Amino acid sequence: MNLSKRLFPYLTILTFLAACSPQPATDLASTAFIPKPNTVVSDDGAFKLSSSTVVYYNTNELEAEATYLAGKLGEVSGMDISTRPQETLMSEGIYLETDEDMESEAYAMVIGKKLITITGGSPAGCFYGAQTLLQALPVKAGEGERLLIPKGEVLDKPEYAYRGAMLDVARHFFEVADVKRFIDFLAAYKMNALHLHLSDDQGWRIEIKSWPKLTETGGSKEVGGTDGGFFTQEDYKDIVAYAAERHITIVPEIDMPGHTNAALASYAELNCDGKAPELYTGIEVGFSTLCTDKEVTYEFVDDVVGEVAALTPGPWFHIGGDESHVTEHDDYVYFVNRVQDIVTRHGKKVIGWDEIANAKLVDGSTVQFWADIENTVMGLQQGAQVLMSPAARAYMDMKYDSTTTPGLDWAGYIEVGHGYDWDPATYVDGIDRDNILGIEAPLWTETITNMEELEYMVFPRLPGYAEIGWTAPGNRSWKDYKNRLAMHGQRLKDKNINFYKSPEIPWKEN
Ligand code: TNX
Repeated sequence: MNLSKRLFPYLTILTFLAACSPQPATDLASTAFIPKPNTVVSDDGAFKLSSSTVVYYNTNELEAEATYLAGKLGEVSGMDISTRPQETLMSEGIYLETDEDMESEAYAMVIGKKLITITGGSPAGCFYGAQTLLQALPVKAGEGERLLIPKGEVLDKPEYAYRGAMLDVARHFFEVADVKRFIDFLAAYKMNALHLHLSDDQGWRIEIKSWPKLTETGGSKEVGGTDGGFFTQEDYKDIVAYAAERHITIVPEIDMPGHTNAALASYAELNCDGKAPELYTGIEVGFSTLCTDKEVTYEFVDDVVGEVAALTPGPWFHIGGDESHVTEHDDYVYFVNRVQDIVTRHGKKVIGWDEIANAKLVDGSTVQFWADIENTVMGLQQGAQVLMSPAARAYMDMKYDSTTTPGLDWAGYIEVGHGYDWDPATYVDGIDRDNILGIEAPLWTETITNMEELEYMVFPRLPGYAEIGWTAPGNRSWKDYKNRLAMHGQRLKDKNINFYKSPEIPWKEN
């Protein structure tokens, strides 16, 4: 008899024992949650997820959250987890409920031996509680692995109202399925805004029915001259709905008056000289402008803003406004003022890159700080709020170090620690906590051509930006964060996410 045959009975018993032994009793407070919750208290023992676990919800407005959580628990466990409406609290299962006395994005989660309750200030709060619960479980259970969730309590709420990322689909186009995957990345870390950069010199990516050549011509190419693409209005609605199910607001950007070569190439009348330029597939910036003293320009803007605003349930419309180097200052100010009125008339609040503060900002507008402190402070003085996206810390298209490909480096290298270790409320003198709407990490895609490259630039920096937005500054530190992030390496692998194995992180994998 050969050795493996002789060992067979023992191996079988060992495998059986391994499958039945409880997981190492990790306690809730030492679970590597990102973003770090406000408070986590541990208790002895654990809740065991099984095929008889039901996700209950106490009002119909939580049905979507219950369905989402049950679906995810199903993916984790390979079991069929059902949902059920249930007004009164159960003694076992997972129970979702809302409490109007809590802040809307806050949640409390109590994990007992038989019952987990997630109480949210709104459905969004319950959704965030569900994300915390999912991080207490593996992405996918191993064969025969018991799914234990350590007992305890979590009390949690976000620091900032706006916690977002931006995706540039103009320089390189990304399909609906890719955008949805990106949305899932944000959702897993409790981010709630996705800014879509829908137009630039190299491409126009959203169907405008009253100006069809924008996409026919302006959407046909991308950086490097490869075929481009665009979202039909149905595609865009699909993205908006997918994001909404995950409590993510889509912020559409039409960049104007610069960064408009794709529009100018599609319609000659938008150019001051009446001549359409060629499509542009390079990566220079600052050479294009809409003709600010032609009335047709404002008819165009009104149609575009009107169509996009009508498809966008969120409160914001981003008008770009950056790097309009070939627009005269006075023309720029005049243009931004008129465009703000158009956006307001279509029922949206204005967001723009920090340059828009040179205009007279309308009430309720937001200035997105990316480079210029003076502009941003000028915006504050006009009563605007600030969205913090300092390029030197928050630009996910910056290389990690000199060896990174793809990526740019004009704002410096952004290693994981450098991206994490700053506080929006103290980053710039004169911009205080009360002025800040939140934080956004942009991904420009001049050098990023596909999902593999996208993931490599986004991970592992994105969870850090999520934590900056969610966790109070007194409750976070790089030293603690990098150890928690280390535990997420395996999670990223299990989700088939291509990430940068930063040497700054003490990665732990199974
Ligand atoms: C600056 S940030 C830009 C973009 C580029 C980016 C590349 C901003 C408002 N404008 O047009 O894509 O740098 O990092």
